[in-house]
Amino acid sequence: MNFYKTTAMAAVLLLPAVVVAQEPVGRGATDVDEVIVIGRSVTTGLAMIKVDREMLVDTATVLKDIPGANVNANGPVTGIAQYRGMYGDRVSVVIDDLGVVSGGPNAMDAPLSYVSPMITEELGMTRGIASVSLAPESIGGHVSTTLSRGEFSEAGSALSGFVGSRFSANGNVSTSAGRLTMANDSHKVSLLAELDDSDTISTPVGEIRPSQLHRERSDLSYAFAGDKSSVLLFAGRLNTDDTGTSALPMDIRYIDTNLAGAQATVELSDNVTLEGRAAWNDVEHLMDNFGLRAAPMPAMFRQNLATGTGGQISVAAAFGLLDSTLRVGVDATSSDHDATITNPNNAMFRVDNFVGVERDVSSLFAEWQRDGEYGDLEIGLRAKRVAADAGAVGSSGIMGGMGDAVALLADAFNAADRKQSWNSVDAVVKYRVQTQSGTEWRVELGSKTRAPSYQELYLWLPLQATGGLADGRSYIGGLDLDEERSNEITIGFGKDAGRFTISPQVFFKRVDGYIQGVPSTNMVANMVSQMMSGYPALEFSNVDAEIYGADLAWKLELSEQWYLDGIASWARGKRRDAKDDLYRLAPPNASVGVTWESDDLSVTTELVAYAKQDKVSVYNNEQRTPGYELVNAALIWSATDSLRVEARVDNLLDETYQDHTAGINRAGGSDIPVGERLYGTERTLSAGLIWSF
Ligand SMILES: [Cu+2]
Repeated sequence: MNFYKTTAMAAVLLLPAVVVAQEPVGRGATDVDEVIVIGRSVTTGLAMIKVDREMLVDTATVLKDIPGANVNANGPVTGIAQYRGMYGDRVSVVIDDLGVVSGGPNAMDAPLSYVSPMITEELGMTRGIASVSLAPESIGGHVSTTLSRGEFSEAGSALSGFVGSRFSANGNVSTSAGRLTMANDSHKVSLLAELDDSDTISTPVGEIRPSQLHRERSDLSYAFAGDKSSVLLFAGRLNTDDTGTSALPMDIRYIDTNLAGAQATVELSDNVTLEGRAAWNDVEHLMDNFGLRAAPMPAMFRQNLATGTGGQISVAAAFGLLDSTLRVGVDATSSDHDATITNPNNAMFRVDNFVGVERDVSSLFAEWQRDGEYGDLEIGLRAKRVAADAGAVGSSGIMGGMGDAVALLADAFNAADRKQSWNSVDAVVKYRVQTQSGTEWRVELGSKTRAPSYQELYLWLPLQATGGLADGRSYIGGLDLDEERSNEITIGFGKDAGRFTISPQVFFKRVDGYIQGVPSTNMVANMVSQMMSGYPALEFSNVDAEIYGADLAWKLELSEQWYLDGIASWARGKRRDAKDDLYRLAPPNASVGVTWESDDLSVTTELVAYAKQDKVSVYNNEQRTPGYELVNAALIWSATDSLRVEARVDNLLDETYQDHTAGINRAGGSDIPVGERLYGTERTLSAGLIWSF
């Protein structure tokens, strides 16, 4: 078995190299370096996936098909984006260019949970360093998504849309969605809705309990497109109910979010365009440790009611200069968070998890871009101020010495200076040049910062509310945290040699002040943590780290109908100030697909291989994970112009495997023991029908 594993892994990793060696250089070179496969494309600058073409429940899953990207899944719809060794708040995620405020202190409503897959047109991941204009905070990368709100109708007023449903036999997973668009050439009204539902998911070693999900998402929008201006207004809702998150200490009972936003662009003159954006959302979220999973003793019942509210306003202008473009803009985001833990069996029990927490970011940027004869150059600067504050905390109903210790921690927190701010400047320089032979070279330099998250600052009592780290350890915040700064270089090329296309990149990031947990020296916190979880507390602190690696996408066209394609990703993260590896990095992985494609039918089989992850962090007892290989197959048939039939088999060989980034089971009463890494799904058949009009 080991021999086959090694051989398969080697084949997956080396195949592109073999192909390169055989390809004559320079033949049929064009100035396009794009790797395009069904619904996907990868260039040196951007990886793009048409999400509505993929059969999935959690949009974050498509990140696994993007070189360098992966997902930390704490449950069926809680995928946290990971890119080149960074994840969580470090990776910026926008929906229609606007950020969203997560309500859950453990990222149960991570930003990508707001883009249900059947109503999401595209997900784009900036390869390499994100331009400063894309987002105010983007130290680890940038993911951009758009909802599919239909097209304007050039041929007069028209009604268009789709209805579709997909079903998966493992866990009776169903996703159903529809869109209705009324449009003419300048006005458009679109109504979108998706319903996702499932029972318990099975793996080759048994059921993951709880793993059911129920999510409803809707969006109503109006858009205007004129000669010199455009407008988009939208309002939407997300309602998630009773959804398991086995890798976390509690499950989702509900997440109710209202969202609204507006965008406008005006062309003031031939050379000046103005853009304005505003967004707001409001989340109410309840989670507990007894409703969906095996309940503890009545005295240990816990539920956490969390709210998050916030918004974003930005204004930017683009000036067309002689042979370049200058963009300048200002941006302000604001978010408020509260969370209170209670026990329904004990009216006395209450712990203020977060009280009156505010985190505001204001920034301004300038970005200059020139497309020249000797290459394209981009230089961007963003000056940023992050301000955070939190209210006084307390607790009640905790007995004995434990109650005294918790009161001590609360008193210390309340007496401390909780109002903090950080000022910094981010800088990005990108250069790309096209050589005679059609190779596009790209060099990017970046220096970017991230101020601490509110959890990293204001977790005053050792708890596992850590933005979804899911390491089973209790953390306390650090009120004197510095921001972290990543100095990064990315070098890569894109080569299009006729039938063969490839776009590899290497990167190196030196991160000063990298924020992660270290063993706490607070004896009271350690005592409380020891009594609650069996381990002493970890305290968010600034350490020094480095992350480096490489990733690539490639495609080889064998004939009109046949092609091979694949991606490979590798990221290595370690501390510089101590001998330890960074937590929860996806292991080296690669995939190879074989596709047969005609006008109305495409059939793909892919081999996905993950190496073992033995570069694990000691500070929080991260477990190693063995490697594995999976075979998947998919079919898309356009039966008529308006009817699409889809079928898919995941894990065709019914392999027993554990995804390193999936987390450790925390839920009692599951077929997977508490403390054991969650297993991947067993062989799963899915089918779907989509009718568009
Ligand atoms: Cu939650």
